[in-house]
Amino acid sequence: YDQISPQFNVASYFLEKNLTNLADKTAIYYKDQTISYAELYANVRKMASLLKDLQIDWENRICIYLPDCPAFVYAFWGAIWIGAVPVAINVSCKVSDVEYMLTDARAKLLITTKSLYDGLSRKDSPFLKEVLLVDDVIPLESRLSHYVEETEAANTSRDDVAFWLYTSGSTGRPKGVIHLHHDMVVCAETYAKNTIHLTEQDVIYSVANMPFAYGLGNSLYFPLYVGASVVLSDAENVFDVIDDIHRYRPTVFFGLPFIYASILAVDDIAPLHDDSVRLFISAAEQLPPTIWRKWKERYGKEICEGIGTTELLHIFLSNTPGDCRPGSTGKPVDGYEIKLLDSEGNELPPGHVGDLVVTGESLMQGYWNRHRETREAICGESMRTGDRYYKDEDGYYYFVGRNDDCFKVNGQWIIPFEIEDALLRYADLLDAAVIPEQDERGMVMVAAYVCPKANDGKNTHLEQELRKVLRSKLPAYKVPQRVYVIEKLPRTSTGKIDRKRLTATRGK
Ligand code: 3SK
Repeated sequence: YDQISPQFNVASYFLEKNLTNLADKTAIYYKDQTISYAELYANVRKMASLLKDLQIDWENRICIYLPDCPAFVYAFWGAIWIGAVPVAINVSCKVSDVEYMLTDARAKLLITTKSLYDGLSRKDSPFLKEVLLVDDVIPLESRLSHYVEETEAANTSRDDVAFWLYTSGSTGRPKGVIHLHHDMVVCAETYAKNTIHLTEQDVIYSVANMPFAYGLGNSLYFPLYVGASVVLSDAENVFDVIDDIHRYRPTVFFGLPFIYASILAVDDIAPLHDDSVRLFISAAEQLPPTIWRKWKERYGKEICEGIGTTELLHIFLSNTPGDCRPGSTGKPVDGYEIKLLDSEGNELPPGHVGDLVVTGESLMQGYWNRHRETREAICGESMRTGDRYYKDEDGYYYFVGRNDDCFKVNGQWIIPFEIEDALLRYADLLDAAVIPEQDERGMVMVAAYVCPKANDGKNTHLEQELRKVLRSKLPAYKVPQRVYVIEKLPRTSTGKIDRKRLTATRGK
């Protein structure tokens, strides 16, 4: 942090970092297009002029509600270039949440596509002055060609607000997470460069899209930091992802646990011929060790798991490529301090489960307009993540559960992740989730929601079979008393299991 100069604009920093050496190199692959570092630089500065022309000024917020595409990148950096604040909105968010975010952020400008705009029912935020529609029919590039490049980036400071992302917790409305100009530099240096060693030779592919903090690093600022190329994809399912890997031949693949499980599950009909990827990464949710082992067996490569949060912007706990431990989230990324605390705030020794508390320079400034939640999350320079972990004698961390996911049955703690992994391991399912359920007497039971690989009519006795297998593998109190067979688990816009919506999926 001290090495970042006080007068600092993060857009000009990232865009100019490798410009002289790599002007003609491809920065972005998108469909059939390639965009060089020099073209990217020019388009961002034209976008800055366009935004000024729309009366956007320092500190105005601009909602970018777009799928991953070059226009997203121009708008994001163009806004920061002029001192404005881009607010990225995930296209897979519920429409009611998108409408909430537009109003909550008091955005002056919305940049989106015609079809996404048409999908909004309330378009009348009192602060919204302009809507800029961009898509394949109205390409942003043709508008930009009428603008000259802004020369000077706004003279912001390293502690100015740079951008917001929205995070949806387990309850309530999404919260706007405020990040400063220096935060992206911290993550790019500590994780992208020093932990997973991205280089100029890499072609990066991310399943998570850019409005998700994980995807923002993977696709937007990590590639620029090291001079790599990125593939921006509109993949909608696992088959598209496999096609993309065959077509673009990425060297680094940022995935999610569910994508790894899905690629393994469709192997017989759409096999992945992987000889380009040197590094597979997983985050956003715990990777079941069973999936890790099946992947290693099938492809001979490790998956390097880490964990981050939107509030800390990217990954702060990670395995090291070439030395990954299945089932562990690894060790603290150099530059972050991690503690496990008991309920009184005392630090716990190895082997004891506690609350994961993280300190690092990429920590958010706070949640927008949420004074109480900000205070609850941030204590001094640290953040309580809400995750429960223990560490072993070698310093490796192991996830036990989210504070709000673990529950007790007959006084004994149930850790859903442990039962979910056992289901995947012994029953060869595509996906599984465990939550508490009350029986007729109000007693808490373990309920499992399971997704078979194929719904081919062979699942009639699945419930009995699963319970029988698990009885021989787990203590009786951990064996699910109820098993629901469903087609797919509900997931949030960032790919995490949406446990609140599980009960509503029964019978589907
Ligand atoms: O959820 C995660 O593990 C994550 C990883 C990187 C960046 C952001 C997040 C939320």
